[in-house]
Amino acid sequence: MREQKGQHPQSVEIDADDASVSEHVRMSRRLFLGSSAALVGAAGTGLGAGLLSPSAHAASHDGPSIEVKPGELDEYYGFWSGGHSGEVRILGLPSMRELMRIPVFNLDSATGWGITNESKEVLGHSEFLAGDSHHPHMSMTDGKYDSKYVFINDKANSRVARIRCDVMKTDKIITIPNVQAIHGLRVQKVPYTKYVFCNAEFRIPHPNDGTGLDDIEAYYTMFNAVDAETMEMAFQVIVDGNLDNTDADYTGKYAFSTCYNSENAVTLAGSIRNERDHVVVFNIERIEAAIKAGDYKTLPGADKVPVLDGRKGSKLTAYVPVPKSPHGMNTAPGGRYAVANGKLSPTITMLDLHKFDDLFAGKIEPRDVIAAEVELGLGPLHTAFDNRGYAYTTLFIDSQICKWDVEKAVRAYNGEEVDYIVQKLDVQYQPGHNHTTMGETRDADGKYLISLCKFSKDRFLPVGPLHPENDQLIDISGDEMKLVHDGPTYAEPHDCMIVHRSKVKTDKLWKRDDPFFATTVAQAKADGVVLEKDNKVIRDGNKVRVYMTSVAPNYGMDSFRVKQGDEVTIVITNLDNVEDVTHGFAMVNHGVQFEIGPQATASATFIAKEAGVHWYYCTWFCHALHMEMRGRMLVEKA
Ligand code: K7E
Ligand code: CUA
Repeated sequence: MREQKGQHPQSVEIDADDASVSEHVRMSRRLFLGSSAALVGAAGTGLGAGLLSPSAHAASHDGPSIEVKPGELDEYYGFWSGGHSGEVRILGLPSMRELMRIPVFNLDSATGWGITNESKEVLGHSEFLAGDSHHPHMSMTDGKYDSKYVFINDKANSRVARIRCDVMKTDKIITIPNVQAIHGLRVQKVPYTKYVFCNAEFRIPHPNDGTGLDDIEAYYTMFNAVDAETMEMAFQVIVDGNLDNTDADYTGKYAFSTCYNSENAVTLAGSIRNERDHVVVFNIERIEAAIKAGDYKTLPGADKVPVLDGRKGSKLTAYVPVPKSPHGMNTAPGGRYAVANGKLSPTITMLDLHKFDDLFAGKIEPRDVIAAEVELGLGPLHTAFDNRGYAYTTLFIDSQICKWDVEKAVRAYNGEEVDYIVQKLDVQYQPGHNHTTMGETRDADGKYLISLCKFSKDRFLPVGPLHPENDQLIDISGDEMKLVHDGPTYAEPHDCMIVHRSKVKTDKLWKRDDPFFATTVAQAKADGVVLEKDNKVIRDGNKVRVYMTSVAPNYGMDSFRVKQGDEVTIVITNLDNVEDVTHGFAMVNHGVQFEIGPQATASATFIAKEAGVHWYYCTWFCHALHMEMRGRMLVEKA
């Protein structure tokens, strides 16, 4: 067995006096390695270990300064998924400071996400659905970030959300019909993001009406395209196997997804039997032509969504066999190659995207598009790229990032004696996704790499059985990768993307005609209320709408009356047009709390159950008299 980098406790600085603690740490590491190694069986690779440069072994802190001094601004925006916390976070890089959280598939007390009527309209469900967000990706024009939207999947409830980058709020959410577990998500890069591509992972019976569990023949899953502007379904393509991750090319013609369980099994043992699974290539032009020609069907409950058959033998897809259970799918910024990361195989498969036209023309066989099979180490999950021809792959089991030379890997595959592995860097520990600055676009700049490590173990002060994850910042601008920062994060950044600050333009104030609160504005208009000046209570049967302005440190009304049992809607318009003066509204003992940004209107509805006086108050610190910004609701006995 080759030497396992990363698991051995070379860098552990546990209190030397406490032998039991350090022994415990060593034990748990060995146990962890044992179980993950068992998962891949005897899969082994002899490559790489001898090529390590000595300085790559330990975390090095002599790289360029990453210090962002107080008052200085970061160079990059990082968009982090929040995994099963359901949110998206914005970090500044290289400081790794958390700048903002964007609630998406979660409830958020601070902003009222999931509480306000405006957010409920976006969420579209009356009940709260706990989300699991994995893959945030920004819209592009000509293969470069255009700062319009960030899209993110919810694996737990088969949804896709869109975040508007001008205000950094979620503005649309769609539930993908007739599938389960939207996982891999990426955008069409060229000529612009017309489609958001998203994989449904789990195969389900069709129809899924409760009539059968065991008719495996009736199971399938689908590749999905959402129209990025309307956020409605564009099309769905039936495939063989379970879909995992996806990416698109730099011509706009193709998207491709890793696919495990080519066995079409429903159990773990069944789904890892085959030595090879596949990458499914989707021919977007042919799919669009088939839709135009009416060559599709529809499924119950979604009669406007074209469903095309892309199973083996279809002209719309190609199945490229690759080693066992591939996971990450990453297109290199040069546009020629994409890699499928092995996961259960140490092999990474490089696809030559320039051969896809010939593949679909029937001139070559699927395996002919393989440019190289690259052996880097154990558990390759995801790969990122710089602008100098290097790739960086996370090795989950080895707890390393492997830097390798893309062209040399191709030459080695063609029989030349070249070493393509440049460096292996230990990370702490067990990395999943990684991402380079601008690395999924034509603007890849090769400055920083993030390694999203699933385990942090001994890297931070202990905080109980639940540990933070460790998002590590690595300087890749020089010849060697250098670890420059450990960043603890809460569950669970699966993925991130890093955008240069010059690309992002956000608003400082809301616009009064913003569509985010258009429904509330329309209701006010119907009530004859001018939101920018009126403070009024409108009764409509047992529905009461309370319209208030707010200007620091006052609400437009310091009291109002309703009757017990009324359905009360509070509508607040923040008239302050000063950057950073956000008000809040909390109705004590009613579970109602939300943010009203400068020049925004926000509202929430609740039932006035208890008779009596109930105070409301401002929650966002807005003024020296913020504490005094409050009022009373009298609920009169029914
Ligand atoms: Cu590798 Cu959901 Cu992209 Cu997790 S996925 S790591
Ligand atoms: Cu308004 Cu605090």
